[in-house]
Amino acid sequence: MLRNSNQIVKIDKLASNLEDEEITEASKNYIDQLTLKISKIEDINESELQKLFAIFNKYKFVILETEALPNIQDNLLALKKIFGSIIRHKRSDENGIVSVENLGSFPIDKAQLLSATNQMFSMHTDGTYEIEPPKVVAMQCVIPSNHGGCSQIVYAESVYDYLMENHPQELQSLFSNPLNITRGNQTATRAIFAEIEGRISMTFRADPVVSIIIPPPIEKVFNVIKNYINTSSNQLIFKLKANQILVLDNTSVLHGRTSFPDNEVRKVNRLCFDGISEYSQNLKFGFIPKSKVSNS
Ligand SMILES: O=C(O)CCC(=O)C(=O)O
Ligand SMILES: [Fe+2]
Repeated sequence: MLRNSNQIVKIDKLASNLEDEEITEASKNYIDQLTLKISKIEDINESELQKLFAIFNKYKFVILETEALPNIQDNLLALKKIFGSIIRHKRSDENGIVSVENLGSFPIDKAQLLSATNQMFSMHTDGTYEIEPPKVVAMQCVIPSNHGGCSQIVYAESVYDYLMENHPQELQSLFSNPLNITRGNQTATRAIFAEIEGRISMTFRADPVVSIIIPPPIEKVFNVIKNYINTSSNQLIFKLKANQILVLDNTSVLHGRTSFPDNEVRKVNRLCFDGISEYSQNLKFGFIPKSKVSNS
């Protein structure tokens, strides 16, 4: 797990400004451990499934390396059996898939739709404005960009540990001060951290696409979190290859992506699941903190 070693975190070296070689090197060995070759998701066997669950539960995300199929979406859609019902999005197609690509001069308001631009997408969990955010987010790389367009991951547990060490009082307040997050006509009210049966989950998003009402007691720590997660030294950064699917526990990790040149083609298919499947008992969402927040 990447941890922050500098106490003073300045947003002067955002990941989006780093060279590809620099950003991928630090994360490479780690990422190799959670990459699993499964040629066709539909034909996954019992031993591959067990490996998938072991990686997902330990590392909170997994990269599935699949074979190219005539219809690339088939591998993504086959994850439904494992990760549960598909959660639709305003922009999803008839199968529930959202195409994440730079729509360039397409007449949309770019500030309203980061995933349809080449801009960096700051660290977030998906569906923060939904009453029930997805448990699992899968992102299938169709075409990687040559430069940039890297995936970024930060563990919710790293954020928790960082706050525990540096802002313990404020950490406590993050469980009890709900924020209001709105996007268009969708709105949700929930605290950044929640604990259910000893497992902690996190939801977070802070970018111009959503409007957020932050209760005054957590205003300062909200910015501490924003700063921490968007600092490249606290992130795992890697570039997905075509036919790789990044599957993540949306309650345990935040994700983002670096910007890429406007003239480059990059395409990712995104699909979200509710985590309720015949394999539910094999999937462990959220994290169990090594040290508990004191009640004092
Ligand atoms: O483009 C990517 O790799 C990530 C996009 C993303 O996080 C999203 O669309 O929610
Ligand atoms: Fe996302």
